[in-house]
Amino acid sequence: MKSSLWVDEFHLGQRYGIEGKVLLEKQTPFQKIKVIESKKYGRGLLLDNCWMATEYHEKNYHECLVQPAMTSSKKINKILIIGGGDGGSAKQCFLHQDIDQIDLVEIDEEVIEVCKKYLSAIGGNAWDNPLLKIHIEDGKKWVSQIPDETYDVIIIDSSDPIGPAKGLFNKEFYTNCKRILKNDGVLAAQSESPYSFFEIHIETVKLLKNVFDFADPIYGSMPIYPSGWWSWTFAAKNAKRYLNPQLNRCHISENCIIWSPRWHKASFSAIPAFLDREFAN
Ligand code: SPD
Repeated sequence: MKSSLWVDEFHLGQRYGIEGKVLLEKQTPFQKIKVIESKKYGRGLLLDNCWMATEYHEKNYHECLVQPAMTSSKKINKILIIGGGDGGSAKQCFLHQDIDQIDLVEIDEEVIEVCKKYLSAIGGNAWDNPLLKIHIEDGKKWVSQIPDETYDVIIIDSSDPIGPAKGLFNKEFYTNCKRILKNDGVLAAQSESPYSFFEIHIETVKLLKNVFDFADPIYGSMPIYPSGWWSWTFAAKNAKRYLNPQLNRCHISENCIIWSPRWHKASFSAIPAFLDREFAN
């Protein structure tokens, strides 16, 4: 590969990098977008110099975020994705039948444009699906304006809580999410790394438990993110509905690299002791 260099995310004295070539670098009104091409991991996306996705590993992240919610919510007719401008979460949702509409609310139009052009494999056919409605809007504002009990599934596919995603990690935002989620629906949120973003992770899980009454994290591998160890947290209104995938939706594991009913059930039990202690306090 010609003019190859290392592209790194720097975090807490460590660097997380891929050898590649920069295909695009542009500043939008919200953030800096960078796209790289690598030999080993395909193309990759960074926002404000933080890794968001690589073609090679995107399913590690998107399956773990989307499938526990999509397989356990009572219905999956109406879906809200906050963020998710690379299309990976929408692609995971469309593995299921019965979807009437997905509202994808992304604050930065240019992320979607860049991903469609340079990283089209991540969103795949989702971009052409007429059931996908794209709204260029601040997610915080969107959830404040939607009527009660509108969505079966809400997926918060945000970047880190600095920059444009800052407002997607607080009580007001989660309270509105709870209000617009149906009573038998499920919310999914990316909840950062238990190592590299320890405080944010603990606060996010505790806040979701506090707002929804029922919320629990799962953990998995996301190799290019800081520490390589990531978390996703699920919440529901009346019971821990997210613990149990529905049998009639489990066949989608044929198309997955991580998610399966077995992995799903084990993940909610496999809480490391030091984190279990934090949540007990
Ligand atoms: N530190 C990176 C956290 C980013 C999580 N969201 C990525 C968006 C992928 N759809």
